[in-house]
Amino acid sequence: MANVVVVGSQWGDEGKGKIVDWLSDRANVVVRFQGGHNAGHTLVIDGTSYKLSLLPSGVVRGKLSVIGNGVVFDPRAFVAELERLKEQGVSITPDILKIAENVPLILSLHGELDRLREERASKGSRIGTTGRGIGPAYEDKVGRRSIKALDLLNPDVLPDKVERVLAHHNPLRRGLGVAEIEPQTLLDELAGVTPKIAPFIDRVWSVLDEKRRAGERILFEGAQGSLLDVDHGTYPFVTSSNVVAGQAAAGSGLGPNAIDYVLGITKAYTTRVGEGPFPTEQQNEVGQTLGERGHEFGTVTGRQRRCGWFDAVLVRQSVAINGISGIALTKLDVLDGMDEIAICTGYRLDGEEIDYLPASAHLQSRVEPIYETFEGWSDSTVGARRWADLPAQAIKYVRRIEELIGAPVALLSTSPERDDTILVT
Ligand code: 2SA
Ligand code: MG
Repeated sequence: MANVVVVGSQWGDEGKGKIVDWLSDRANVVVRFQGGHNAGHTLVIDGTSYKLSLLPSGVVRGKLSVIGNGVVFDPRAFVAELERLKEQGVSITPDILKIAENVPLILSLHGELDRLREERASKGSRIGTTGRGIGPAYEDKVGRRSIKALDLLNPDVLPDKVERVLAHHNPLRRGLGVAEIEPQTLLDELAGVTPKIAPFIDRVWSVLDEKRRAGERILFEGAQGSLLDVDHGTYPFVTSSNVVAGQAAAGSGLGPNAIDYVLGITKAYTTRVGEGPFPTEQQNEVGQTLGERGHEFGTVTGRQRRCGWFDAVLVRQSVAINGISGIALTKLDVLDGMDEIAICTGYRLDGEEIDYLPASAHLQSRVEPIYETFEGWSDSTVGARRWADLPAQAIKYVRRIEELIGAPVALLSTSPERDDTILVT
């Protein structure tokens, strides 16, 4: 296997954790390249479930794991996650985990600002963020005032950096009617975590370059989904990072030629957590059944996910913007036993048929899905390990998805257990 980028092809929660775990067995290095502890990846290994949000999934299997510069890094969340894993018997040392020296930090003021804005937003402008400070931390990064991991190691420059970040945030806080922050308070916050982070900080681009030259296999682990991409997603109802496959290079410090294969993780229906347009949403019994059978609750926040039919228009668009080579289709079993299943093949907008999602949120909220319906299947697909174990109708559904999205199904996942995976190509 060559170097693979795993991305979500919908709005996240497609089941990336399991697939990354399956692939990490065959990789030498696992890299996170965007997002932060807003991600929620669940791995089930020998019946034990591990919930990761900031750490690359490879850590559970002792693979070299890398937090790239494209991530926003919350030191306190990091320490808490290390503790949780330790309690589960997984110990993580600096020789298997590297944090990019140039990764921007999420400070407590970022989380506070994120939550305040959400609380005070009107219904139509609320994003439904995870409240983890992701957006404000990325704002500071592009605003050129982030405190970066390497600054923790340099007590001479830290006071200047703190001053710079507070020069932006204190006026903002004043405007919001919350107390300003004293430089010393922020310095203390950082001093408290530095000893725990320092041993992991490294020149990640160089570590990865070395690994690549040595022919080691690198797995890039995306978080969220393509429709949450800050450029290509359902803006402004998106996360604040680029989540598409191209970001794997920029967010880790490797060139695009380091990427050999893009695997799009795709759920057999659609879910979304948070606000924003969702053309195939089923606010009815169908949506409820999908949610219950698919256990559709946020890993990080426990929020209930909105559910709907498979939207081939959206996934076809994801295939294009990510350069998806093949997909891993997940949670097909959730559809077991349904009498009828629908796939959205196009939209109607102002009486016209279109085959893409318009870029404006205003139009996105007005498109009406055009459905193709399928007879369901009554047999269970849970735990199928061969193509031949699947009911004929299920195969028909999968084949139609391939046709509509313009990409082959490379893997089919039939339960959360990693061995219940059918390798198709
Ligand atoms: P943020 O916090 O600024 O990134 O939120 C902006 C939007 O991005 C969505 N978002 C997500 N959607 C699905 N899954 C995510 N990760 C967790 C999970 C979420 C959870 O895997 O379950 O536990 O709730 C994730 N992270 C961000 C978010 O809902 C906003 O729409
Ligand atoms: Mg998730």
